[in-house]
Amino acid sequence: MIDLYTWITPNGLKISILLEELGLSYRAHAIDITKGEQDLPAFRAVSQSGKIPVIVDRDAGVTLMESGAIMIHLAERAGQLLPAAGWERLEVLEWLMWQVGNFGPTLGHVHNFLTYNSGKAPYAEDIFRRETGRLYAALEARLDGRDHVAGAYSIADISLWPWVSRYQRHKTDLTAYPNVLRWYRNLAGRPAVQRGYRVPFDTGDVPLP
Ligand SMILES: N[C@@H](CCC(=O)N[C@@H](CS)C(=O)NCC(=O)O)C(=O)O
Repeated sequence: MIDLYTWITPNGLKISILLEELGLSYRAHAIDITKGEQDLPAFRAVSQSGKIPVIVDRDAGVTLMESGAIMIHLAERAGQLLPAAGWERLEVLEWLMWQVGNFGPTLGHVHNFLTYNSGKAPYAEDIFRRETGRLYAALEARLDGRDHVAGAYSIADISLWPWVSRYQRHKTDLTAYPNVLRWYRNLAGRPAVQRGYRVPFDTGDVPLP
């Protein structure tokens, strides 16, 4: 059994979608980060950084934070969605790292500056708006002629998809990125993605442009 500590944010959704895709048994525990539950001692006992997502994989005997590390562990444990070796594996990890190191943090800043605190920090708004365009252009180019970001459907796609699902929040018109839109819609049609999107509770339908 796997305990997943999560919230209705892209970093949390990555893990619930992956668990659904892999068909692994898990229990989801909602950590309401809007109420500061990430700082409660019980959660701090499993998350040194005080951030979701975290898993406690009782069968494997591991407690893990950081979504990228969790995804690699789960994919390896199931022997799916991450090639075992070679360039194919490296390519998936390359795009997983791109999401964890670039795409996710930048969009998180965009949500903070442009959406929740608009007008307070024009310089930051400008920087992050431009960087968002650059990241989307890179993803658009990558998906040209491809169904997935790195070889077959993988944890790299799953790591990116929940962030793109917040396109309204980062004020991005997905129709300006037809390859991203095609990929986004294809993944949205997967039953496991639909199920994972509703963890730890249902926030409504997957947005579709
Ligand atoms: N690098 C981390 C980022 C995790 C993260 O930023 N989690 C956010 C929610 S998406 C969080 O728990 N925020 C609460 C806080 O910062 O206090 C990962 O990929 O898991």
